[in-house]
Amino acid sequence: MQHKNSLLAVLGMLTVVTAAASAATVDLAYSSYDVDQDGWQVRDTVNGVTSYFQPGWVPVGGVPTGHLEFADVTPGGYVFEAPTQFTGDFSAAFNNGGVSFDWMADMVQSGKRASVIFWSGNIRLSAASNPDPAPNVWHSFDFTFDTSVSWMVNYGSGGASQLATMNEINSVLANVTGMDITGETWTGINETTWLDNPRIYMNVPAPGALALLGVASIIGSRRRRG
Ligand SMILES: [Ca+2]
Repeated sequence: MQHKNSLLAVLGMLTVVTAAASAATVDLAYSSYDVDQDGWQVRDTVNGVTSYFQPGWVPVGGVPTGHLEFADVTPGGYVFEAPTQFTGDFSAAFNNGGVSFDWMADMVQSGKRASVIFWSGNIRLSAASNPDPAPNVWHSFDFTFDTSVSWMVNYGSGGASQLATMNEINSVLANVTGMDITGETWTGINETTWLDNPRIYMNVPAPGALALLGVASIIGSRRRRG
């Protein structure tokens, strides 16, 4: 009887393991903004002149709490600029992960999108929401590092952006020198934008699942010996 119960317990665990295994990710870089701005800055460019500002930190609201807020200050364009934890080699997530963030704007001009931009020197790799995001609601964007997303690459020599190949996506991810997320959503000085939970993640076999399989195997062998 005891043996049968333990077998049922093992089967129950295996069911949990299967459910967990499909959803496991590891964060390679992540800002929750639970306690502060976590090193993020706002970079504003107007007529070729770049200035840095500290975004506001809002302790409540967001997704689910602490987040960034920035109200436009110049007629130029601004972005949220990631700190150095979002730079380096992220090729482990290539074709096996992505970048996600929660984002909101109070005004969105026609054609303005929420984008994430990776820099590798002068090379720019970007993905954008489609269609234009609705104003005044939080959006959760998730762009995987593969060609199911329309990643655009630009080599910075004045040429047009092109649809990126897998090789180009991999090459930028292997040497990320900067990451930006859209701030500006309206021409002029009108809008406010909010950001929460930027994350670069990779998919992995659930470590908890492997541990549970180990436990299940130990229980099974103990019962067999008993
Ligand atoms: Ca948060």
